[in-house]
Amino acid sequence: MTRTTTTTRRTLLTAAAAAALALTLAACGSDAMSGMDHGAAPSAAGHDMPGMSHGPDGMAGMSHGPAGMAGSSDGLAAEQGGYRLDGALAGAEYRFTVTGPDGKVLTSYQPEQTKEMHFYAIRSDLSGFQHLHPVRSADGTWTASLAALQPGEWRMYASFVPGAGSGRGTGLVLSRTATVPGQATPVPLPAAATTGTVDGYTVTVAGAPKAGAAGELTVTVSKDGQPVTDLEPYLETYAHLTAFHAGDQAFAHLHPETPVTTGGGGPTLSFHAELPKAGDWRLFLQFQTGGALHTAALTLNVAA
Ligand SMILES: [Cu+2]
Repeated sequence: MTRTTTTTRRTLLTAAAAAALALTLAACGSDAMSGMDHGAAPSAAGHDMPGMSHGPDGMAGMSHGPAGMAGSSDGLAAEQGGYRLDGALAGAEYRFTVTGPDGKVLTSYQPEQTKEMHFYAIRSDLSGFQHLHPVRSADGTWTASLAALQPGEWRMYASFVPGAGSGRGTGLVLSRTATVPGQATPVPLPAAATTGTVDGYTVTVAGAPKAGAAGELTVTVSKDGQPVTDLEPYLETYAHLTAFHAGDQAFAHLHPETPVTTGGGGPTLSFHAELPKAGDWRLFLQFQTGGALHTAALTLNVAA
């Protein structure tokens, strides 16, 4: 990554914007900001967006988040097992690399759920969720073309299985923070609830997972009070469930236990839940019907 005078100046400006933002957030406290969309982005937004546009900004705005605790599997570390994530936001485009234990940019990946790379973005208040599949160039640089990002402090997660190096075959989630300049408008976390709605669908979650313990979560999808039974496979499952921890943005991917069979899925799906921390988690359930992807969100409280 070549640093020019321009990018250096931009980086300084970004740092200044981040400082201003921190003050803004502190001043706003928990005042309710009503009417703000929270969580689920429009279903089509940011997912499998074809093509990519290269902004003129280069690799400005690079931000190195806290490295997290050694050995953690909460997705908060930028480096784990010898693999390191580096990235920078340019407009709504996040460009990143993974460096392997040999010090070289990783170019070999094992597909998981049909994709070499699963990428997530979420703002520090757990709003603005995006899940997409970046494009990799021959030199190993990934480009994630995100939908528009609201100003604020974001965290970008790369979830992948290395195809080379000492960690070959072992799934990793690495992340870094990135600042989107501008005045951030905090979105309060919705209260814990057993249901969430999207596009006319209602998802209901049952189960009471305890922090750090394996458990099961059951999700039921309904529409107009009727069970939904025409779920289509999406990434080889009937639903994709990710969760982010309020406060520190720890990440969890809940693996489906319900196999994909012929015919439609639903209305009930089971997930293996292992949420490492107590407190509120924002859950994002993605499922597909009629060729359209839907993203429902709800807040789940996990007991200690
Ligand atoms: Cu994915």
